[in-house]
Amino acid sequence: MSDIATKRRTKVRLKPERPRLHKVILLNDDYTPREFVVTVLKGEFRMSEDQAYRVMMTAHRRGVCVVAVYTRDVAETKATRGTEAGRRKGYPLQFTTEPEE
Ligand code: TYC
Repeated sequence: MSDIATKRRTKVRLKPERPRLHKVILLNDDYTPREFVVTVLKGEFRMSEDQAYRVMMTAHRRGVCVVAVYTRDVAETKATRGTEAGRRKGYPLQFTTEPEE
């Protein structure tokens, strides 16, 4: 093997793998008020009123909506916090996570 080929291969192997990203998914339900969903999206996911409203309406119409993608720990923490915010008010609001392909 030539020097050039060796060097090139070494460089490729040293590249760190990117951490797999995880989606946070908002699930629709029949009870949580729309405005409350928007408030949680704004507070936990730093969305504008307009972005939060669109995401909420997509979940409302289609059943689910991908909110954002993060590393696994951040995605799980945000999903838990969003779900807890609903539970504190007695709403069945739910966020889940799923690894990206
Ligand atoms: N479907 C709810 C209602 O009509 C509103 C809602 C939207 C709830 C999105 C959850 O993820 C959700 N009050």
